[in-house]
Parts: sequence; C-alpha cells; structure tokens
Amino acid sequence: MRVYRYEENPLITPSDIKPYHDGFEVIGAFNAGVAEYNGEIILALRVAERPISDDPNIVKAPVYSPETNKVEIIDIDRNDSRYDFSDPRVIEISGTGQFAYLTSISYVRLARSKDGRNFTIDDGAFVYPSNEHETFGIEDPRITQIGDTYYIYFSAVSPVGVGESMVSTKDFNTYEHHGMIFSPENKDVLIFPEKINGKYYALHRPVPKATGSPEMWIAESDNLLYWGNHRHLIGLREGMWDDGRIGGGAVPIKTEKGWLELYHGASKDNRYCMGAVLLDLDDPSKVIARSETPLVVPEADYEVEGFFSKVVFSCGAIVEGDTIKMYYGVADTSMACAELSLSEVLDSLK
Ligand code: MAN
Repeated sequence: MRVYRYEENPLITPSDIKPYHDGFEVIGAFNAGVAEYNGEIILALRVAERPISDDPNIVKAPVYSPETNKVEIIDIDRNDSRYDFSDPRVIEISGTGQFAYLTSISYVRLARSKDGRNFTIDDGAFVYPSNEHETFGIEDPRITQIGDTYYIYFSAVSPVGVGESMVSTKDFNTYEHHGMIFSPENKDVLIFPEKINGKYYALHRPVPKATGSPEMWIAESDNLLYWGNHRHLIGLREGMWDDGRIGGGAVPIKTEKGWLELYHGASKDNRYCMGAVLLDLDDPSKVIARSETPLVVPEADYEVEGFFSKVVFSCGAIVEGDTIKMYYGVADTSMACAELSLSEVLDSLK
C-alpha cells in the first residue's frame, strides 16, 4: 500500500493553539472531523487542555460545571493509592479499569484551509461542553454533510458515562444541540451521508460489559435522532492488528464497489492503526470485504511519539477522483494527512 504522508506533517500541533482557558496548556489538537464548506477544508479539532500544575505531586483534574458554565479544578495527590496514574489520559480508580477523572478537558475548535495543508485556527471554541453529560469534555468529532446541513457528533464524557451527542450547523458559526443520540457506553459513531432505501444509517461502537467486546455495530433511523434495528457488524480478530478494540473512523465513502469505511483497530497492546471494511451499497449491514493488514500503521516519528504513543486515528477524509485524503490524529497530540489510492485500497480488501 502506497501511503503519501504530507511533507508538512504534522499539520497542526498543540503549539499552534492558544489555550482557551487561563492557566491551562494545550496538550492535543487531534482526531478532527472533516468538512468542505465555502471552498475551504474545515477541521473540527478535538483540542485538549490541561491545567498547569506547579507541584509535581499534584495532578489537576478539570471538570466543567453546567451551573457556573466554568471549568473547576480538582487537585489530586499523586501518592493517593486510591488512584492509578499510569495511563496519562485518565485518573483511574485503582484496580477497577474505570476512571474518576480525565487529566484534560476537550472541546471542538475549528481550523480552516484553502489548500488542505496550511490551516488557520479560529479563536476560541466552536462546540464547548454545555450540559451534565459533557462535564469531562467532548471528543473525537465527526461531520456528516446532508444537503446544506453539517451534523457534528462527538463523544460526550461525564461521570455517568461516555455517549455520543450531536449538534448541527449550516455555517460553522452557530449550531443547534440535539442531545445524546447513543447512550453510554458508546463512541465512534459515523452517520452515512445519504439515505439508503429510505433510511439513515449509522455505525456505532458500544462497549458491552457482561459479554462481548468493543466492536462495530450498525443502526437505522428515520430522523438522525432516534436509532433502532441495531445489528452487530464486525468484530475483533484474535492475533491480528485489530484484536483489542475497533471503531469507525471516517464518514463512509460511497464507491462503485460499496460503502468504504476507514476504521481504526487497536491491538491488545494499544497500537492504533487504520484499516478498511467494505459494506454493501444497498444494505450496509452486509460486509463484503475487510483489511487483513492495516492500511496505515504508526511509523512516522510524530505518529509514534506523543502524549499517547503509536496512534493513527482518522475521523474524516476527503475523496477527489482516485485520491483519498485521510486526515488523522497522531499520538493523541497533533493532526496529519496522508493520501491513499482509492482503487488500491479497494483492491487490497479480502
Ligand atoms: C479513553 C481515551 C481518552 C478519552 C477517554 C474518554 O480513555 O480515548 O482519550 O479521553 O477514553 O472518552
């Protein structure tokens, strides 16, 4: 597989972004949703900001308060054995696999470009936490354009779980909030860009507890808000690149051979790669083919080293002729873009 990584990579890094919160530092500008609007490419960045701690023994957890519309900071002693600090992203409750707090708070900020390589970053936030389901932040936005409306949906994180919420905009200036469309625990929702046989479709990724794994499902809707007819789509594959967790990545791409979904797969040791699955054009619950080996593996230094290393994670792509321009977050830190040949990707699927 030929993968052409832009010379300008990483295209956007935390140092390009002025913190939105006083006393915070930007630690990530990554996992952006992608749209074309007014002759420009828009990246809806997940910007993660962390309170600066002067004391190495204190970890500061930011929590948004819907009552005050401000972020409050909770100080946690690094020596407190009730917590486990080994995953830099979270403050885990020791031995439970669940987190008490995140170490940063994310929101959505826009970057705009005419050439797809050089971006100007908007001042301030575009979508900012606004309710009790978003107190730990909003993450990993994807954008589906239907007509003149752009649906932007993202993980809404709070103490009651991680679900998927949605807003819509026509102008990337104001938006309407539609609330939570998939309840916890669910992430990695991808809404198809058109109705198929009269229904909207979405991929989603629940995290079952009693039995089952974090795998990809598909659902239908008449109105983009209420989803049903949930069916399991694809699962983990033991011993392969995607045996840890999988989830949808970019908005499904319509091709002659079927709907092409670029998805992420993590191995058991948390290496995140991008691969693809091809779904039937008339019935996307039918799987036609899938990547046996990943299309893009973290290898460039900016993909291997960062806040959370060895991650390539796409939330959106643009297709021009045979070229897929895949925008992707690298190492939970920055944004990059790589071009792939659509026909080569389709031919590689088995
Ligand atoms: C995981 C990671 C983090 C994210 C949390 C909450 O731990 O994806 O980046 O903040 O989940 O969604």
